[in-house]
Amino acid sequence: PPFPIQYGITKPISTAGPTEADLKRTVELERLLVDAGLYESKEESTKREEVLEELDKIVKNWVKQLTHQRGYSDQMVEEANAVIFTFGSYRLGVHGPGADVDTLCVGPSYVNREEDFFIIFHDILAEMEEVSELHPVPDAHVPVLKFKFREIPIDLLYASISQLVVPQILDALSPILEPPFIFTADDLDISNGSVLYDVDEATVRSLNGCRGADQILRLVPNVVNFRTTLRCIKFWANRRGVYSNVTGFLGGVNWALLVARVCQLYPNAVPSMLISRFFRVYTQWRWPNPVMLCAIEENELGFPVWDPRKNPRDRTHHMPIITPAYPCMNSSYNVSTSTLRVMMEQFQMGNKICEEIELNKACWTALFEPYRFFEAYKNYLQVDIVAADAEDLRLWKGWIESRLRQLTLKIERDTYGMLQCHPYPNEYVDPSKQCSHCAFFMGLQRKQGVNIQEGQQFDIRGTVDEFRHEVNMYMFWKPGMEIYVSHVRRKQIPSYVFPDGYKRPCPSRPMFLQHVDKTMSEEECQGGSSERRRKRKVDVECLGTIPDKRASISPEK
Ligand code: 3AT
Ligand code: MN
Ligand code: MN
Repeated sequence: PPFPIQYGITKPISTAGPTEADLKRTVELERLLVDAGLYESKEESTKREEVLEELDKIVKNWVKQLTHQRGYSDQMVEEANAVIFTFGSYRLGVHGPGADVDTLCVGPSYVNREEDFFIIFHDILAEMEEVSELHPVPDAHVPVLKFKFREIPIDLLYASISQLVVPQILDALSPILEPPFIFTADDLDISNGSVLYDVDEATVRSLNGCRGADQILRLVPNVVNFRTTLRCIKFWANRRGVYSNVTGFLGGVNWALLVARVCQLYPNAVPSMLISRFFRVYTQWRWPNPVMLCAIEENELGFPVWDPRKNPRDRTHHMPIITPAYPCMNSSYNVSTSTLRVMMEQFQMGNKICEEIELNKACWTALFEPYRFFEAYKNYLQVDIVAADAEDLRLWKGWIESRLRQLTLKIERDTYGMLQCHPYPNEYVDPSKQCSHCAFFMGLQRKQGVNIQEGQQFDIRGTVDEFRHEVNMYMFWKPGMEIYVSHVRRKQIPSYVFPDGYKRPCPSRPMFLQHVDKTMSEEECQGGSSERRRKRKVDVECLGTIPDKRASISPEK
């Protein structure tokens, strides 16, 4: 086989190459990706490259200016330098139209993040007319400056290395001058562990996105096949409602690592094969066994690495997916038993469809069928978020979204896992309240296969109250920021969640019900028998009620 060397920490499962049918199915898959609009236009990709070059000039000027102002010699000013690297989906070469460009600016030792980057550089950007929606997030786990440059969304991190001068060699070969898929000498440099000498942990984390992306590209047997497969899996995950880090599902980097591992296990496979092997491998994976692309390295620098034998915390991770660059960490610590369960169900469905595709009993479109979340459950929690204006809403929503995982965890904890909760990553806007409202939904169901006494109720009022209490501790709370949590039945789901032209299974009811009519059963809607109606009623009661629906909650400060 063309790949005698071993990629990854085990032998491949199969070194088989494609059959005629596999190649044909790959062509179909590629066509589907194009038709789905997953590739950006030539204009957009040119624009991204231009934007990156402009950014590169701006950071260089900024560092030169600072060097001058700090009184360094003319020669130092002359040599003063900063470099922009890319990482994330852009660097991997799998970004879609409208995706952000994740970038890292590497500067010299005397240019710091706290003031030089988050204040001085921030102010330079703030003055530029190309820049909009500038949002500094200096206190994040990975501090980031978010903005749009000529409408292209940019995430910019900053790392200062322990050298006085950022080497020109890095610069001359900076990956932004090349399309993101070309390996250049500077990749090797930033991948070299020596950049981690004498830097703090925030810097290590900032550097690690780039280092990780380079490693992924290096550790897969065929980058082109990896990319096509990853694009498919990301598209699939989006369609199936499991693409979201913050909700406790997986984000771009997690999907990249899962796909990369499958590429290693089938080094000669083409994308159609890799997709079906992806579902086969991960339906059978025995979580929490970690997925990793290389052995976990430990060295004398002593940064903490993921190690469940040493760190009790790492033992609590349900779906470890380990980043490949030192110091390795688990990229999916947000996954809970609930979200893992949902993803496993989706993997199983994907696997079934792929088996049918291989038997020519189904086609690719079946795999990318959108998940019908609002038909999957009888009961939902609706979380309405309200604020005075668009900017307040953005902040308030971001905060609540980051807390929703806690609500899921609490519900399952307080019902001893008997009531299962499925958070949905999409947000919905009531068109009559644009700019001041958005809503999230969670599906609720009893744990299946367990005998629960008839009539048993799950009272989650206390759980919801506790959640609201925590949410209302928001440090930047302002008047007008409100949250409403309510229990809605499937028939009461507001019509704005459905796409235009979507036919509901049952006539819709008014959007904001003051009182949930709990005796109204589905059968009454659909005209079923009274015997079945009685049974349904019990089901509904299992959920208990949540009081003061739609009542305004003032923050407890
Ligand atoms: P999109 O196409 O933007 O959705 P992406 O892969 O670019 O996919 P993000 O923009 O969310 O993903 O993240 C950019 C990088 O930030 C990817 C990775 O290097 C780093 N990163 C994000 N989330 C995590 C995580 N949970 N663990 C480790 N690194 C992460
Ligand atoms: Mn990104
Ligand atoms: Mn990003």
